[in-house]
Amino acid sequence: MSIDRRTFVAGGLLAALSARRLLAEPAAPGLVRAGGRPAPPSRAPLAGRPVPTPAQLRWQQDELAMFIHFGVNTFTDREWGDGRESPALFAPTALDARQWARTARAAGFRAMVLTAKHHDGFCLWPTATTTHSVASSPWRDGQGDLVREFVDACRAEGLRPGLYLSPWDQNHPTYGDTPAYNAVYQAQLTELLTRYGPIQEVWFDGANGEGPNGKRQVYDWPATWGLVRRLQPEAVMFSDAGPDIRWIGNERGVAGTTNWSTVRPDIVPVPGMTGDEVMRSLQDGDRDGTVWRPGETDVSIRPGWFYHAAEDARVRSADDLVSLYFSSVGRNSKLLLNVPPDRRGLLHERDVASLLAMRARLEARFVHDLAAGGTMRWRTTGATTAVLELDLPRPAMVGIVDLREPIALGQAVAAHQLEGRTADGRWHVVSRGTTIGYRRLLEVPPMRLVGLRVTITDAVTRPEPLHVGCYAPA
Ligand code: FUL
Repeated sequence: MSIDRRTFVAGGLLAALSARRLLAEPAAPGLVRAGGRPAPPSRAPLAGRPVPTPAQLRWQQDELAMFIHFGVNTFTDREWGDGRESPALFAPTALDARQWARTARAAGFRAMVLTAKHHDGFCLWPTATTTHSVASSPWRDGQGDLVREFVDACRAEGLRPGLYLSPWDQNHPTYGDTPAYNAVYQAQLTELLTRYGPIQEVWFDGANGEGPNGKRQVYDWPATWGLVRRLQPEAVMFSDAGPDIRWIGNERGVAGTTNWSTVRPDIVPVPGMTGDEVMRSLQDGDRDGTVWRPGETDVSIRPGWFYHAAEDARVRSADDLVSLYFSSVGRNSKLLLNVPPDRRGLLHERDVASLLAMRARLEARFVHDLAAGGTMRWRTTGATTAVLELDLPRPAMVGIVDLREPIALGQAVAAHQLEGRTADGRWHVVSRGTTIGYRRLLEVPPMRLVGLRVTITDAVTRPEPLHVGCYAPA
């Protein structure tokens, strides 16, 4: 009589127990059907460890957000304006925010973030705080509101909208007169966060150059963060220093292979700090972190953040975008991919083609989970160690393994080893790594396997059952 591991385990010692009950019993082997969502929580959040808020969790699960850099720089061919640009320059000929949103959605993005104001101070909405805005431009005869069109387009396509308001403003006459400009900045934020409905992400950088009067501004971050929290309690705030989402520490699209979603807030207390320890904490997070602050990986599909016709031939290829996905989403981060509209106000055909091809490649890679229908056994082996064994439903060539912790309960795993079992019964170590978090995508040497084993050799607290998926080599 043939008997597979699933029948054996379920039919033997543990027959009386349901899978759910097994999961609640940390000392006993857990039996979970593979290929589904992460196992249901077996107990209260990991004792004393930070956990995500519902808004942080949703932000992470979105995986892909599109960054939109658009403004006077699009028309001057610059990356950083100096605030002396005439609003008359802002004249997109065919602007269609729905085209941005449709493309984003078709390419698998779930959110978009727009530069409502960049360092040049030009506001993409008609603000009461300055005349340096779309209201003084020829676009829509000065009646336009690009933040409105952007937010409406996001909603129409089911994407969550986010806004970037640069604190550095080289146009506003008050910049450098600290209390006066801080009041202007807060008034701008208030307009953005009260006129346009729910905003998912408010994006801040730490750029802090000179103003038109040659003076430096001292930003009031606690007041800024407090205002956002009050006006949009469901929004997450991004900056080097969070408070909800941290910068990943580079603009190359690469998260740390070790990437904790927890940080020690004393290491990066405000945006714009430099130093080795700051960069390390941004990149890797902190194992002993006391605050949940996952990393966001922002990178551009082109060399620049703004559109430059001269870069049309330098748009990242679909393969390049897929590899960014692996080095960000696949390392417990989120990818904020910048796709800058051109002077028409449209995403360029080349960018659109790369994005759609990326989507097709990702779908092809992840369409068939070879672990689906297999059998998993989860066994805690010590206070901070555990083993997960998976029998594939049938032998298969495996090239990608997808590990996930149930992060609603926190992040626990600090070191793990992955082995594959071949038909002759032998185990082969195929990868060794550190953190897992929301999602860890591992490209392993292609091998025909009948099973997989994940050994958790170190964790900051008792690890929870992982989700494991596996896929054919690329
Ligand atoms: C930085 C800015 O200086 C760049 O121009 C760009 O907007 C990038 C996303 O953030 O702080």
